[in-house]
Amino acid sequence: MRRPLVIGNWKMNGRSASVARLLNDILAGIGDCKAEVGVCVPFVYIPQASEILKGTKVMLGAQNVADHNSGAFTGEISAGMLREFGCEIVIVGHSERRLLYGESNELVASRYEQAIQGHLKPILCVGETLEQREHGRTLAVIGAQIDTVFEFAGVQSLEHAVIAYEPVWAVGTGHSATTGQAQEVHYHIRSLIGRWNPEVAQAVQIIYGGSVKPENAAELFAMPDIDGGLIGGASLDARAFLSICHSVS
Ligand code: 3PY
Repeated sequence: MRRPLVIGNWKMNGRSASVARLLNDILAGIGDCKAEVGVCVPFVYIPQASEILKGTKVMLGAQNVADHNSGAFTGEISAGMLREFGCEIVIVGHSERRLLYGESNELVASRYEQAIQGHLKPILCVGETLEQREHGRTLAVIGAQIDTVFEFAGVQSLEHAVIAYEPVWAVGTGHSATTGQAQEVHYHIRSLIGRWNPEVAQAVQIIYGGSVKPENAAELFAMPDIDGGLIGGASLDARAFLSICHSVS
């Protein structure tokens, strides 16, 4: 039985005062939410968020992690550093990293591997562009993204990871995939993993990201292969984020 999971991806938003307000509002409203809940905040606010979330059931995460564990890698933050400040989860391979910063499947896979080795749970984002979808390449693109991770870290690593399906055309655009489109891809991702290891395929949480809102969350989360969501814009509003967290049945 897979536990539902809802993660907020704050992207590059917030200031110290709004970070405190948002986290405290989330804690005040989380109550007996059935989902596991986490927030991935900008690096500089991790120490502050760690203090506020300490001892609560809301997990703290980052939005990226270095592909090495230390050394001359200017601007990078290692898994060990994130652990030291209370992070449990980390997003890797978000489409904004892949598209805007040129992160390849190989770089994403080595970031994922570092997260696993550093005892952080990677949330591996995969997804296709509109052009790839229109050319019928959705499953091939996602297959290559996942296979590269398996080459680096092995399929068994998924026991300590989460996959987020984020169609690029739905990220930050306000246009979510339909429940049918999302469920179809989630089902294929699970089947693809099942070819390597059926037990891992059944156990791994596969969450959906891409313009999830309070209006569409319950319907998406009711699909058999959708185990929750990676929430962009709506995670910056406590009321909307809590409504999404409580949409889990
Ligand atoms: C979005 O919903 O826009 C996201 O990028 C979630 O990560």
